[in-house]
Amino acid sequence: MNAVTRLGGFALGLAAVFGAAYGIGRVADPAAESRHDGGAAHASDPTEQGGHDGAAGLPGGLLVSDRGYTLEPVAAPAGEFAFRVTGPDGQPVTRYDVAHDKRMHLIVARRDLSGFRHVHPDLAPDGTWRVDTPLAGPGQWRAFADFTPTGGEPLTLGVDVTVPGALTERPLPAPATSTTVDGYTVTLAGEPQPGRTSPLTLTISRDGQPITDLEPYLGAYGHLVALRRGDLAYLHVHPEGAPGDGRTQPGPDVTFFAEVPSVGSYRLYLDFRHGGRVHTAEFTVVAGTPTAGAPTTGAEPTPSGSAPADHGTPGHGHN
Ligand SMILES: [Cu+2]
Repeated sequence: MNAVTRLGGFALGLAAVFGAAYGIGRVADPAAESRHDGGAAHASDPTEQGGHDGAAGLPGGLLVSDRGYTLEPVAAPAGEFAFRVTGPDGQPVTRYDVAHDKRMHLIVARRDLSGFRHVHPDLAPDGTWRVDTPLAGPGQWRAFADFTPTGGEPLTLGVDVTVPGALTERPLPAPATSTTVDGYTVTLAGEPQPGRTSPLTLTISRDGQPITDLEPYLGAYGHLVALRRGDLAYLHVHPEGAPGDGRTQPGPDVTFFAEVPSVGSYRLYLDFRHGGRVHTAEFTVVAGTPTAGAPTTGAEPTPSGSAPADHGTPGHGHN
């Protein structure tokens, strides 16, 4: 199944299942672009919320170059991260549509899924985006640019960035349904199901009291990004309902409809705003087939062992 699943009622555009595991070095190769522009159906409604699928039904963020657009980090002074996006004509893109209040959403995480940040760079007239670096320490980072070039489709491009220094790999925290951040307790109800849309409800409280006055952040009461362990496939989902729509309450529950592309472990990052600050709650979840022979014990599959081989092979190879 490599067609994009349209979820009209929920206005999501997540990619469907794909059957090929991607190696890091491979997706970092801009030349890979030409092998993946098969013109697959794409949920291209620019008003649609949701993650932006890569070419050929891939989840977002796996490609550094897609549909003629290429993400290019550029040299920057210490303390700054800078990049640009070149377009089909090879020139830096300078015109972007606003989506969720911003023309560019930059998400970073280390390859071990720690260090998640979601920031909004500033655009210079020459097409260079600059931001105080969100890369908080040494390691191998993945940077995702989530944007819509004016006249083009929404895209999420990803690139590896190395920050030199001694790296201490952080083990992925065990799956849990409750976490704390900045004094808030966030609980998670629901389990992601590979290839199927399922609700995830996050409930926010503090000192035992439900939070009922969440503040809109980028046009929503919450933003949820999911990264898949092993290749950091990127899913950006948005809650059902929006502030001011007359039916969506400002907490304590924020419900998302998400579809993960495969079995495996995912790290969820919930951004919510309260007390004038944005907080990020993180969860590890395991999407699996809870049947005999496919235990989901919480033990982490190795990247090579997590290929979704039993989920069928879509009709395109990657050789
Ligand atoms: Cu953003």
